[in-house]
Amino acid sequence: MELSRRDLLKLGFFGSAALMLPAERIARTQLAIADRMPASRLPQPFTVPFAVPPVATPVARTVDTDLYSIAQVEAPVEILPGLKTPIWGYNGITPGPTIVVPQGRKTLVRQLCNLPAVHPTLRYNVWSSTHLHGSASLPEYDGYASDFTNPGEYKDYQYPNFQNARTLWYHDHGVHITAPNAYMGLAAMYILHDQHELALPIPHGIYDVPLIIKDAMFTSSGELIFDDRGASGMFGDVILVNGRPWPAMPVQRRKYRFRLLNASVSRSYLLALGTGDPFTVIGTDGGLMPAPAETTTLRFGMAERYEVIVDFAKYPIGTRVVLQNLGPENNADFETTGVVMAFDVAADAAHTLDNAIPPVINPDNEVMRLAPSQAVTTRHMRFKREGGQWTIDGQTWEDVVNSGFTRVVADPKLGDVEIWELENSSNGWFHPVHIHLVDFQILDRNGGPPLPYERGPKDVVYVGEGETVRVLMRFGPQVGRYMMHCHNLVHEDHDMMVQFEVGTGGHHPIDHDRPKHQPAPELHGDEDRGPGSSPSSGPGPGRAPAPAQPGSPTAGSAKPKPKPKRKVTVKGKKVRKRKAKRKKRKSRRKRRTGSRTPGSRR
Ligand SMILES: [Cu+2]
Repeated sequence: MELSRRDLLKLGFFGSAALMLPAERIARTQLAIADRMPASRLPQPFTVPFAVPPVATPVARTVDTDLYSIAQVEAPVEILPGLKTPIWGYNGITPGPTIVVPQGRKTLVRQLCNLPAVHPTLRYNVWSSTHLHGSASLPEYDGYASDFTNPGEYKDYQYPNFQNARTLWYHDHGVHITAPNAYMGLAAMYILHDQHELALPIPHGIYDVPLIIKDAMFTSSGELIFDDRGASGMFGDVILVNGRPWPAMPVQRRKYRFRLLNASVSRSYLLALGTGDPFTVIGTDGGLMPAPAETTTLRFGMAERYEVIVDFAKYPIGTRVVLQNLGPENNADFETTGVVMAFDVAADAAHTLDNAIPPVINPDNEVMRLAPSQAVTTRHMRFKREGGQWTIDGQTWEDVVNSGFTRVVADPKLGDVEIWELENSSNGWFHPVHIHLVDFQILDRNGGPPLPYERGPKDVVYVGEGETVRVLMRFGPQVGRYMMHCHNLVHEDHDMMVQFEVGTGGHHPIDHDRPKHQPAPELHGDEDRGPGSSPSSGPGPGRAPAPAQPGSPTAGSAKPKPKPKRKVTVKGKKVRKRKAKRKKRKSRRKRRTGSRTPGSRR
């Protein structure tokens, strides 16, 4: 017999953070809000210096793979001047270290879950799952929400990096606690370069700058306040860019390329320059657009990435250009959330190379060349609030869990092209919808053309109030089960997430490669490294792109050359695989129980 949600609720059975808000937790949140840092004690905008997150260094390298080890830990970090805020960060910082990789080199990213067992104020039992957003990873490495890693465990995620250049990000995706986990700081950028992109005369190196934007709220002693307003959204009064409140960045009189990432839990932005001047969008979630798009405002939903070029050449030295947030509807705005950061024009251009915006940037992008006539199916999906739950076509992630992870909303064959119509009939909220695995093309919105800057490869689309958006995509290159969900992480947790299955025979997203208990064995690289494989050779933010070196995997061609296959060697892997198989049944049972009882320890 299958129990309905209502039956389970009656039994007190499921306790996603959504459903079982204990009175104590509400009281604690109210107390924290009463103790919110007054606006008068927040730093004045543009007084904190700008910084970019550090670039991660591989702990080892093999002939075709960079190996990283990242620990998820709680750490005190100075966000507001003079105060320490306990955060959860990849390697103890937020945003975490940026991983930079050239197309064709694989990465193995070990995620050690060393978080506290219980959230300090929300009192939920902690686990994590790491999603590399923008990567066509195998199902078991996609951060499947119910494939979670408990404190004291670790998981080695493998990423193929065969896709075109793009801005990705890795962030937490743990079932039912993604919003508070990510809010605590588990988010970071991941940049994939390719030869085509590096050869374009667009800004590179120190002129190619990540801007990771999120909002937060603090108590008077500097602790983060998480208030999800009755499972509708988490809105902070402080805007952080790369972890700093309303920073000021000195710029030269030339073009800059900014990689915008909205890492907020629930806040969308309408970005504009205080001068009213236009700027140019050259890239979207899935990489460079076929052609640049000029705009004066940018509607920017959670998890979206835009690569934007701003030209400061026309401003005299001493000009301050403010990046404003005009506040899209259905966000909770504060008097402090109307500005994001400032650019202070401080010097003439030190370099004038790569200071152009070509009229054609990326004409051969595969998904942008798809035509609607290639679609074999059109599917309609409705995003709706029902009975206090956020649903997709009346389904939630609990339905997926209750089905033993078999229930799907779509089952395209490998290589099928489909059109999905994403409908949000409500005027009370917007849903940035993320479809894992694929890049898609936005065909239209309410029958009209997409916004000019949305005409590039996307993996998240802003489905605004009363909007129906049609997207076109080809399913692949992997087979298996992948999630689709709203990227308002509060909606996702409560429980606006479903899955689809591409083809047949895909790896099981949970069982195929289980997290393992620490201590983790050392990661080993190859002894016989080829030229160009030193850990510091990759281009990254704050560093001019290194020219491709002879013998390096990406030299001379946009397509990676086939290399002799060599497996990443992890000590004791075979033994652990056998053990993992034996434990499979047991852990699956445990997990199912676990996924119904999170979040409500007290
Ligand atoms: Cu939503």
